[in-house]
Amino acid sequence: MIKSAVTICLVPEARGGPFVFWDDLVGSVRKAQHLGFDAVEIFPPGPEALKASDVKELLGDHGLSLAAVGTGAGWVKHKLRLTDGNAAVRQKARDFVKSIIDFAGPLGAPAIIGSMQGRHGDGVTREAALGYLTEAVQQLGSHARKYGVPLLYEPINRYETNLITSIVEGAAFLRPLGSCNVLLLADLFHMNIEETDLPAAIREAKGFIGHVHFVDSNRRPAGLGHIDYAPIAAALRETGYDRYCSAEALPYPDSDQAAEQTIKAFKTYFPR
Ligand code: LER
Ligand code: MN
Repeated sequence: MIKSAVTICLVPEARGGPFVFWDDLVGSVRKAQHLGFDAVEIFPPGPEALKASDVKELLGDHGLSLAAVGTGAGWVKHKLRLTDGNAAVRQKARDFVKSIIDFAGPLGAPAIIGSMQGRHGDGVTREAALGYLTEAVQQLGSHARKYGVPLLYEPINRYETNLITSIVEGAAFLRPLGSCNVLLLADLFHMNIEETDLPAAIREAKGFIGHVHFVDSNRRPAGLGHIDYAPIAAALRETGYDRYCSAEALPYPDSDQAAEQTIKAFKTYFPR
């Protein structure tokens, strides 16, 4: 069964970013429950910002699961990237992601590598950057295995990285790595920019997709842009996808209405 989730950002430095709820974890969890979401996805400033036992209790009290935890604060707050030219920075970046895996794993949730993948340039060749990224995802995927969760790797569009920008390329990147416990995060906003054909890309990446960012072409909530969701939902179902569609969207026109719009669209395209 494909499940719904909504994002909660607790990182002030990410203000303006594509997250539905902001700042208030307890209030956001209450709203997610009220609207009928299955889970929340949290974007924390770091692993020390939240106590796993508190999060477990809060979600348990509201009948919600934790869909995933973002690592983007490693970039927006600490300027750490897994492909940095400096080995010490790369190591700190890996340690940061590892600490998020250690926070999320016991709660049954995967960590996401998105903006922390970085880019090539500034003295780092494409080949070297892809080598650093490969090593990092292999090591971190293997670390996540001990919690029985995958590591999520998110191809992001050309304006945010120059490494791997599409799901089709992401599947080609992971295929030779074998069973490395890394799955792709298919963000429909990035895919709308980069893929030739969204449903075809989903079919080509069959078995490699572990999470979906459910959002529209303009990064507004699903249904407020021009993405055609019916064939995307059909491709996800056809390929046996049974994880989360998580609203990583701008709080447009505001957080509450963005969450309401998302759950309405989710129920339209993924009826139970
Ligand atoms: C994160 O999930 C994402 O989609 C990126 O665009 C953040 O930079
Ligand atoms: Mn995303």
